[in-house]
Amino acid sequence: MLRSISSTCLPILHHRRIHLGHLPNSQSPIVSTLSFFNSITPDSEKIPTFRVLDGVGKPVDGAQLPEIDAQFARRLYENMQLLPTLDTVLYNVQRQGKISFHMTSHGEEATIIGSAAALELDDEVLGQYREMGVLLWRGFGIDSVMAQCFGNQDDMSGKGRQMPVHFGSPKHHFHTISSPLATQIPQAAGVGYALRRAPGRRSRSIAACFFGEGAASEGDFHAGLLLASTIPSPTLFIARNNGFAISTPSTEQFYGDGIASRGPGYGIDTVRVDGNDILAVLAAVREARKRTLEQGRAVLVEAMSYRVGHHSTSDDSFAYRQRSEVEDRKRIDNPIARFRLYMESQGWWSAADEEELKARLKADVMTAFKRAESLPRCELSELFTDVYAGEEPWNIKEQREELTGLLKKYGDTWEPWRTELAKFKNKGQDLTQSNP
Ligand SMILES: Cc1ncc(C[n+]2csc(CCOP(=O)(O)OP(=O)(O)O)c2C)c(N)n1
Ligand SMILES: [Mg+2]
Repeated sequence: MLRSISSTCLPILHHRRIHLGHLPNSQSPIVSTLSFFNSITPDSEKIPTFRVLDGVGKPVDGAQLPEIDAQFARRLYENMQLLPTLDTVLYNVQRQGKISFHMTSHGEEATIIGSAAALELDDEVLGQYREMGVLLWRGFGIDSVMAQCFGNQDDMSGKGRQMPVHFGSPKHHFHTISSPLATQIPQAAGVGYALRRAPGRRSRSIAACFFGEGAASEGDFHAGLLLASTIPSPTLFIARNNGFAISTPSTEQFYGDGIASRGPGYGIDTVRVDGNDILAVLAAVREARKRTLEQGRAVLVEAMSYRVGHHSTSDDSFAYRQRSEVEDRKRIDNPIARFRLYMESQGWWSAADEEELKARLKADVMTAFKRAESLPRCELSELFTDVYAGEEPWNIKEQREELTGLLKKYGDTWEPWRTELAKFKNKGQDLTQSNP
């Protein structure tokens, strides 16, 4: 210890402060000036936001655009456009009472598709619920989206047993969405650690965790970041800061400098990016992914956007924000339009391409919707399968027997049950005709 003091005790002029060495268990320089701080930038400014395209798709001065070709750009654009096409149909279908729930991605298309495109297809994704675009980018398919939302027999995510938009697909390395906020954050740190320990995946795959800025108010956010910080793992945290947690605006959610300011508190490399600029998101997440792998440590990306849609079909956002505010944001900064203008400036896109794409996507989505609507649900007995791995436990047996007994007694006679049973493959007979 003496040695370390003698080597550093010479006064060093640093930021107009005299450097008096370090405490034995700290790298913090000792100073004689009392000074509080409330910023992590050297100039006490807010953390900057990385952007490469301006609002009309023009590269900003000095911007380093990520390398993409026309084919890749078209793929990005088609996936961005697919999101609102699907969202609009699913939203209306919910309004018609054909599905129970939906959540749109309006306004966050660049954040979601840009990040998806920066990841490898087998990186493990742990989403919140607004990340259907990641699955679409990975080839999940419109039919699978519809099957999950309708909960029909083709639903590979959960045999129709989850709420709509609670997707999951082992094949697409997409962990099943769960409603309780922020649970995916510490889980992601664990998945990142598992990847680090798996010989075939180490130094090759990362865990990518999406969450809203509202979810970052949960204790699990801090638990997850601390876990990834102290037990290092290739875990990429992507905060979608869309300005709202249902009706609570971000101005009422925290007093600090967004979510990004919290990364350095955990010793985590952090960047804030314009989430409406797909090329900035692509570049930032690509670099973030590279860092998590090279350093084997977590990285935090905060993508700034605006939730244009209502929170979900259970919400009417005009009860807490002006309709004009939303219309203004849509007009001034539309992530899809911004990228289209860039594509046009490169000669990669035309009005004819736009017309063809919109017509094709709409037709594809409508075909998938009609198919999903016509399919029955799984057999009712599937309700009790695959709940746990291994041998079926007593509680599942008990629940199956209870439901079977009730159906035998009332299934034919009580109208609401008769109608419900008719929606299942075999109309529930796999239970009602079974031996006790
Ligand atoms: C633990 C928990 N508390 C509350 C809720 C209810 N809830 C669902 S979504 C949501 C807002 C989340 O906002 P944010 O994380 O910013 O995501 P966004 O909806 O904006 O994408 C709330 C409070 C919940 N699902 N889980
Ligand atoms: Mg939010």
